[in-house]
Amino acid sequence: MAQFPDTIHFTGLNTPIGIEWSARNLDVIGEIPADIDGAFFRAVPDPAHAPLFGDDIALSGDGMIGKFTIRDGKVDYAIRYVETARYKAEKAARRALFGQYRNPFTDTPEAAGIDRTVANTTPVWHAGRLFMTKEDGLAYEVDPETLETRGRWDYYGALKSETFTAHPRLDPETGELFFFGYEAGGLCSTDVAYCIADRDGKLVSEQWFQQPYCSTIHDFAITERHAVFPIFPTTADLDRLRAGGPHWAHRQDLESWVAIMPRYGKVDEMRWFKGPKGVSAFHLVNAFDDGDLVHLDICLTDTNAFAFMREAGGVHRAHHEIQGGLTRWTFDLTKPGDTFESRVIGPPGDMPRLRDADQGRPYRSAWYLTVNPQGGPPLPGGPVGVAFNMMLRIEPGNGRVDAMPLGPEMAINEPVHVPASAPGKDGWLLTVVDRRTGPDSFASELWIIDGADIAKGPVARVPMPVPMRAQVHGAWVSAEQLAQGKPS
Ligand code: V55
Ligand code: FE
Repeated sequence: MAQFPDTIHFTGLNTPIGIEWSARNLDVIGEIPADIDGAFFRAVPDPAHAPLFGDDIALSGDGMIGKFTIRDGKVDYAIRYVETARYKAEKAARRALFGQYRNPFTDTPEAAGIDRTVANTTPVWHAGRLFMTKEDGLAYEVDPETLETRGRWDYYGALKSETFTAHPRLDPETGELFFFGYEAGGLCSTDVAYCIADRDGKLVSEQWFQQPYCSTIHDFAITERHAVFPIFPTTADLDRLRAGGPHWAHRQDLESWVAIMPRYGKVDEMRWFKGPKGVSAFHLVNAFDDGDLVHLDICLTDTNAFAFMREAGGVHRAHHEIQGGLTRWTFDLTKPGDTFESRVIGPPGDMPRLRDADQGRPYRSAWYLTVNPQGGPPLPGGPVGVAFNMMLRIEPGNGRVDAMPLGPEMAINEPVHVPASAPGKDGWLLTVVDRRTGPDSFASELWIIDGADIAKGPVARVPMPVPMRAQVHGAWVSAEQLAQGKPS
């Protein structure tokens, strides 16, 4: 295997694995609940080649798609690379051709004109198709059975945006997929495309609007009546890119913004609300309407969580110095002006998971990850360089917080949620947990956790025969949905 650099992005939990493998009938410790019948797809960035320059960040890793198939208490696993145009070009060359994260000016001449995305962030299931997404390019469709890559997805040529978010939102009642792309019209443009695909997967709406500056719009939210776009001041600059610099720099001095519009309305109906300076968030838990109020629940921090984005903006703070909290921003649409209310509704953390049925609706509970404040230093690893080691369950209506803290030397990835067949039940969470077994060795397990009682720990565990690199996001697709999968 190629020599990877000896940096935090390529060692420990971030050690490249690069193995496409599959195994059937993995050992199960405990009993898999009968509700769990389907597939847990995982997006795992894993660089196939040593970086062109001395170092690179985890976000550049080639997308791999992992799949746990769980049926009748049996568990199989398979993982393959997403065969993006970039992966195929580098595979043929047997070396990296692309340079730094989201900077095409640092690529080799052989990379010119080839789609740069690595499709490494979120598996998305919609209208019988499975996609691997990354916000810097279009999605790639993947065969849900074989994990073979079918190709770049542009809605049969209908989508004009050059990008597709890794965080589309699916309305649980209408089956529509609401999504957007930023830098829609090209590198560092302020163009944002806001789109809707109907329940059959047909693109039915694409409208473009301008954001106040070119920011990384990582996530957005829908309610039953609105679309909500948060803009946080981590900005891109074409001259910086041309000079070989980083795509993103966090700006502590710039205001944040939230744009709200009727979700089936026109972009010129958008209202802009001005938020605090310098704050940042990657993920939103949910948003919902409450009469003429819109509530937006955000995994908010007082600066950008990624060191490379902070440092490019001259913000020099250690990860443990970042403050934050699960924060509810409430917008009163009957009032003129650009202000809103803000209050903290939960501990700091990220990688939130909601029941699919609660998307855009008032919700009773949700889950997310955090660093155990009593747990000693967390393991280095994962996209931000610090692994989470505690799961939280919150009930935002009454302030209740439950926790599943992990032991030292352990790390937890974002869970997926599997609904319970019995009404009123919380359902189940599936997540991969890693444990350090030696100075530079790790073992991974799939854990199945009762969503209503996370404190009691897993009800079943599946030890994995191969270490697993840190996952970004995942998706649960039921056996019933898989059976409706469309051929290419
Ligand atoms: C994120 C992840 C990305 C990315 C930009 O979690 C932001 C945030 C895995 O890739 O390119
Ligand atoms: Fe994300």
